[in-house]
Amino acid sequence: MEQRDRKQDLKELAYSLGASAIGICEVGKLVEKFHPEIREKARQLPFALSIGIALQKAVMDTLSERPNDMYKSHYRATNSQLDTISYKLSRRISDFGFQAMPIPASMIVTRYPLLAHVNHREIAHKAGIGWWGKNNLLISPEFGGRIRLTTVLTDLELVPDEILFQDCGKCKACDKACPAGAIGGTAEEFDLEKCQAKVTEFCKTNNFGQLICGLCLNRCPHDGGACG
Ligand code: B12
Repeated sequence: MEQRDRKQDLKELAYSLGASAIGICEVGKLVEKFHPEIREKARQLPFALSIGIALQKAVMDTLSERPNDMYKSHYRATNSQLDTISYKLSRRISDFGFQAMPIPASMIVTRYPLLAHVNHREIAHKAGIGWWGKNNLLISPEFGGRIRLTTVLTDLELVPDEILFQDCGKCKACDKACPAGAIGGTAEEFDLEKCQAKVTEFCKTNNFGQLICGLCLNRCPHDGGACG
């Protein structure tokens, strides 16, 4: 099977399993930021597939001042579906005779600082799925920040997709929605500590038990919200 056909085959498989977006990139220097647990092996896997699933708007519309059980359940189901998609794409790649490493959708490997194996947002950006938003998230033109991500690393050579050169411009919609006041005028000004403190507070309140918030996710005009 030709390289072009394999790319098409993998994209069709991902969409058939519920993906809302998929893109390809060469990992390049990002490998230096990967977690030491996988970094040396990842040097042999220079290509990445970035997969996104859009959270249901109807679920996100139930949020007002804090995350709720509906969102917690949908968040967990979406992570599980992302892990299923990366698992099945990896099987297809090994059927082609190449190596594949499916990265967990939402696993914190080290606590201080909070790090995962791979930063899915940076891979998704390089794979053309979206841009770096003021809320420090990957913003997709179709779903705004309401998209969850995962990554598959591979040595199967695939034609990369184009990076999206877009940004949030003057929009302040998510800034007004943030309960922590963590969002500034640019992505670089995002205050991660304030966000992390608020997410931790929500997690501890009434034993909610999940490090999530979601309030900035459904105010994005790239998702049908109003540009503030
Ligand atoms: C640890 C973690 C957390 C921690 C720490 C937050 C953080 N930003 O690191 C806590 C628990 C606080 C948290 C909170 C949330 N999280 Co979280 N989290 C992760 C996790 C597991 C690792 C993130 C990581 O590598 N951080 C490392 C630090 C260094 O990164 P950073 O400081 O944010 O970013 C630096 C660079 O990456 C760069 N940068 C930041 N963002 C972007 C985006 C682009 C496009 C680019 C190019 C660069 C760039 O600038 C920063 C300074 O150098 C990822 C899953 C994954 N494996 O990627 C999910 C992930 C980032 N979380 C996600 C979400 C949605 C959330 C919450 C909204 C909670 C919720 N689910 O409701 C909040 C929002 C946090 C925020 N706005 O940053 C999604 C984001 C999806 C998207 N559309 O971008 C991810 C990708 C999970 C997933 N599978 O989709 N999270």
